[in-house]
Amino acid sequence: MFQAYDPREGKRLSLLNPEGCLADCVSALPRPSDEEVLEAYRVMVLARQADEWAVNLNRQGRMPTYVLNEGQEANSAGALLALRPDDWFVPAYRELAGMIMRGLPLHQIYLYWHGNELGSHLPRETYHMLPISVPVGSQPLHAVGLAYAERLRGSDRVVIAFMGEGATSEGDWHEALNLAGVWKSGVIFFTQNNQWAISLPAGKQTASATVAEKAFAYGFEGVQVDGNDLFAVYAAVRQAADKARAGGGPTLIEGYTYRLGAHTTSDDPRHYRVDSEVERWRALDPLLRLERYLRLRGLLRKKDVQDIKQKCLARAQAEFEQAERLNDPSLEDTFRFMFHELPQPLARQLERRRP
Ligand SMILES: Cc1ncc(C[n+]2csc(CCOP(=O)(O)OP(=O)(O)O)c2C)c(N)n1
Repeated sequence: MFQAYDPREGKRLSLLNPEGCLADCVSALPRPSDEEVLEAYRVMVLARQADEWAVNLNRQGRMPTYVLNEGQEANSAGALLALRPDDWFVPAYRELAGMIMRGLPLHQIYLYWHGNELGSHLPRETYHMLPISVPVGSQPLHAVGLAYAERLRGSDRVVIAFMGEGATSEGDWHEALNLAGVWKSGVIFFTQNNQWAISLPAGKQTASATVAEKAFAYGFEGVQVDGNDLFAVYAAVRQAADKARAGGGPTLIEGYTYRLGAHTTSDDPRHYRVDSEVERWRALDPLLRLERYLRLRGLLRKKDVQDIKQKCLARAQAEFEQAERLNDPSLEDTFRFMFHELPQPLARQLERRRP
């Protein structure tokens, strides 16, 4: 499939159109079952409701700075749907739908954004997931390390690492791709190209026409998919995972998408982008597209849509209250999770700070 969608020839994989109809070529590609599509839809609705509720909480002064996901949900939801539950998931910070798909409780995610260290405490055998990574571009290297470790263990687990297109300007990102290419690591690099790195447009981030084509310089395949299309994301990730499991090495997938909301609750995008651009992308909303598909197939009724939305909002509200009820983290928590054995200088700092 990757040969047929070479980004250097200006090709992008797109299967579900904005009206909710699937392209004929879908039959030749990996495709989720009806139950899986419904599951992905519910996950994406929950992510959307939880996202909107988090912004609301921020405005009420109950949630510190929060990163918005609106419009990008199909990328991580489709990707995680296409993987095994024990494949490693290495997120950046805009993968809420993927985290829910992986089974992470919403209150745990809210805990992270609420500033509690326990939000990053993810038992390995339960989630096979690294914590949210805010230092831009740092986590792809961790992903290559994980794939290296899995190979040493003789396992066929693959690793997916997410990052934005802004992260592709970081040196670490290039080191990670280079190493993965040389080692033929079982890593899928998934760039959510939402076209803006805060206020910097993608056109000023790189002179390449696509992010995906950069893969070829590192000796492996890259593909650009419509990131607002669950089916395209699923097909590409599934094929990349099958390839990696068979020892075929890494793949770079660029999910071409758009951030409908602000970068974070501390940002006001009206200062750097025009409303008409946002409105154009609002019509391509991945959730709306999936809803149309499910309605056309008779898998979802109009009244179900409202029902699911309301239940998801109630769940988001309850899960936040659960997170809010927890005590604030202790001073020790700040030191507890980074090192197996605390280095001497940090141990001394902790001692000095103890009341
Ligand atoms: C190493 C580093 N430099 C700068 C920042 C500040 N910062 C946070 S998000 C961001 C933009 C990242 O853009 P992109 O990678 O496209 O991801 P997006 O936020 O659009 O999802 C920047 C510069 C940071 N968190 N880490």
